[in-house]
Amino acid sequence: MLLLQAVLLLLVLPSPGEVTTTEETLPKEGCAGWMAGIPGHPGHNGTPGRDGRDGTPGEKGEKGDPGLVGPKGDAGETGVPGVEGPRGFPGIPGRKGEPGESSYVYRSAFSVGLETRVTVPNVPIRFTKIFYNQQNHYDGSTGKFHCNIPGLYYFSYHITVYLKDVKVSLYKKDKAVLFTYDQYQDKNLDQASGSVLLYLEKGDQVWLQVYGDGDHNGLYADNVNDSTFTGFLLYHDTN
Ligand SMILES: *[C@@H]1O[C@H](CO)[C@@H](O)[C@H](O)[C@H]1NC(C)=O
Ligand SMILES: [Ca+2]
Repeated sequence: MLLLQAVLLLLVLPSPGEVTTTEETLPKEGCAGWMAGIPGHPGHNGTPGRDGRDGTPGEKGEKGDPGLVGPKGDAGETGVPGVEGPRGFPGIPGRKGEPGESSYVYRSAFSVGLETRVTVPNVPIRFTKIFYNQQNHYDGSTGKFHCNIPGLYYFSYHITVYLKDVKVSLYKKDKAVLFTYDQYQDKNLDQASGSVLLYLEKGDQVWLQVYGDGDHNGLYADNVNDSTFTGFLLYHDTN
């Protein structure tokens, strides 16, 4: 295509032979009828022509190689939550907790017994065989239980009776509130017992004592026959 344009351009431009036409016109009249002279030298080459017009766009080239991998894009938006999964297996049990404070604060219990038979009447019976007296609310030197925690208490006693009748009372604040009477039978070993629930205020005292005017102190105990006195806080006063 370019080649074709170049050829066309040459045809348009004046040829080297035509340059001499100016010389021929000069002596046109005076030299009429003259013999033709020696042909002149060819003229100089003209200046290069102007650049041709831009060619038409070439055919589309082949697809190039894939470019390098670009940088990682930004994180996408959070998706919608999935459906709830199935329930898991039960976990292993946790460690045992520390004991609560209330269990220590509201504890009161005792269980005591006779070591020898009672000989002294009209005074609190002293049980000196201690089965349990952790809080020391029972006083072995007097035979009295001292209420430290207001609330409802349970008391019970199981008395072995030997040689004499037994009349025994449970006292609360210098007043007999529970009475138990057992008549002794010759050559037998009897039992007398009683139990009661009592509401106690702090400072109240509870004990067992032989009551009545007669000689009814047949309470007995030896290594294999006990007489016991027990009491404990059922539940404390929540007021
Ligand atoms: C106490 O009980 C035992 C039987 O367990 C008996 O051998 C003993 O004689 C009892 N004591 C009295 C004073 O009866
Ligand atoms: Ca009896």
